[in-house]
Amino acid sequence: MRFQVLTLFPEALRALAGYSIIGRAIQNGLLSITATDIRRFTTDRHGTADDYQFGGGPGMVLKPEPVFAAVDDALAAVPDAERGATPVVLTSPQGRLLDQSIVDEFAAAPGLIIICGHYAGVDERIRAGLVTHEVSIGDYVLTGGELAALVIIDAVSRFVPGVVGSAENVQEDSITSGLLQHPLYTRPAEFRGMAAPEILRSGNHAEIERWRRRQSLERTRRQRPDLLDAARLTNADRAYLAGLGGNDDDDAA
Ligand code: 6GU
Repeated sequence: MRFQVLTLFPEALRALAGYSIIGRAIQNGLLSITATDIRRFTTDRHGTADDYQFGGGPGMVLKPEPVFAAVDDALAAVPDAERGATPVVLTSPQGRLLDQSIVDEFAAAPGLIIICGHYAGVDERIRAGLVTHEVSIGDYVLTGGELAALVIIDAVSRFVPGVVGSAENVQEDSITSGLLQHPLYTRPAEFRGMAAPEILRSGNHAEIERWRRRQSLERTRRQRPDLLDAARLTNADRAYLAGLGGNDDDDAA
């Protein structure tokens, strides 16, 4: 999977490349992350990538010419057969909220071109003429799109075969499966008066699975009840949730 990031701050993209799971995947040739400075594609001697907005107002707007040139350059590096399937993503607070379904869609692509939005925003012709997907990572404003690009890259990379230990692993992860993760414990069995649940040390795998499932259901109900609507629930899950009482809204079969 090839990630090409177009940004005014290419150094910011190095954050993921050097360590841990993503760093190892790059070393193993499963991923590549290139960060290209949009300023390279400016044509005036000052390297002007942004300008005042027509109509007046605060903040500088990313100019169209260098961004179009940078995307053309990035697309030229994509094999012909893959070009049409390569999303051109703009990071911006106006975008669709990143979620697992967008991550899945991106993970199925041969690569991504990510334009990091910056300053007050980008010239609208960048959206109209280049961008296939506009993505936000949450309802808050960042100073730039670089962290959002890193979030997208990290989340998508986990689904590239070989990046995470086993494919099964990522599919069963919290959120991917539609529920929050159950509590985890490791040694020591007792710490500062807090004991790991006896059941987890019982060796009874059926009982352990049942406990974990119920903990996931309870935690999801408590922390993210909105997720329950879309979660794949069994009849046993629904019965368990109904038995918890509380907010009936989530118990509709
Ligand atoms: Cl993608 N960009 C910026 N600047 N702020 C954000 C964002 C993106 N997502 C949430 N806030």
